[in-house]
Amino acid sequence: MRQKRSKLTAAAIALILMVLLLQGCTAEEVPEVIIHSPVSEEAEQTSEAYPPARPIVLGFSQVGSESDWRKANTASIIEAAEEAGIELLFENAEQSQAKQIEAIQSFIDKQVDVIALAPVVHSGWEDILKAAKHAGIPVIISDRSVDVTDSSLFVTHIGSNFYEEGRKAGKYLLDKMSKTEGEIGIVELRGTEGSSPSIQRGQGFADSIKEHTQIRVLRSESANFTYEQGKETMRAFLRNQGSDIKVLFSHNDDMALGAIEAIEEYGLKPGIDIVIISVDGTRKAFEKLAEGKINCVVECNPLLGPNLMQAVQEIIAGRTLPKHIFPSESVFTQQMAEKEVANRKY
Ligand code: GYE
Repeated sequence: MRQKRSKLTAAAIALILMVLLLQGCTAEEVPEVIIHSPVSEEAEQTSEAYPPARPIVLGFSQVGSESDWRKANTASIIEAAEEAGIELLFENAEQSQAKQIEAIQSFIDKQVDVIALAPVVHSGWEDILKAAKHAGIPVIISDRSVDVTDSSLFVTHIGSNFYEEGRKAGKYLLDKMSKTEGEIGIVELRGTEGSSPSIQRGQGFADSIKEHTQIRVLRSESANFTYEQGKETMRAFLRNQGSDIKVLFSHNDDMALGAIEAIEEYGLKPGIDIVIISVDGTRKAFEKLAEGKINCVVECNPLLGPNLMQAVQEIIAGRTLPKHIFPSESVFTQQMAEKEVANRKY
């Protein structure tokens, strides 16, 4: 028993140190913390309240099913909940914040053990998160982030650093175009208006190219992260800007795939006449990367289910978690695509 206690104390000190370390960093500097599944043996053995007598109930409010990334994210969460023996109440909001607020209210009314929210937009969550806090229900933010002044309204955020993704896209562009002379016209397909990946990818990209006067953003519009709107918006870009467009930065793969159709329809070669940089790393985008129709894909990992379930279990076991948990991610170019395409799970 004493040995167990001292193990628990050591683990608690390590966690507190990690949290203190993270608090000393600015948003951009936050180091990567990767939680590995399953929940540590120590947590299972040592907490008095763990494991609970009945299955943990988790209410999860999902954004929608707008993209292949989202479908993979949903599948990962459902599968991980089943594996962990967690009862999942799953609500799909079809990209509506009002529906998400309704879903969270229903989770509060049902007195679930933990609420997880993948917020469609960045702001407007204070009131409903206060209601969850008031009801004593811990909240985990999954995937996209929320803009709240009181950070005690959620326990932890598990998701990517979108600002970094935008910067990686910008860095690839600068390397790729380093020998190009004259003006480089860019169009940008933005994600859902007001969503954190759209805001932050856009910002990271803009910051990384801002000192390069040779680069000019011709058009930047939201296509809501969907294939259809990506195609429509790219058609309109081409109608207006034609062959002035040298580069497309798309905030996700689905929009890039739609844009490829529009570019081919217009009679240009995607990946050659127009350099295409996308974000996510879905199998379909990898196929286009291998075919040479996309030039670079910045990876954003949707397989957050295991980390999410582990965090749920840690919270119920009474342990402290870091404020941000980032999945590991990389950048893929055409040379890497052929080898990698077979390994893509989504
Ligand atoms: O990039 C996009 C999806 O929030 C990171 O949402 C996610 C984004 C992802 O629809 O494909």
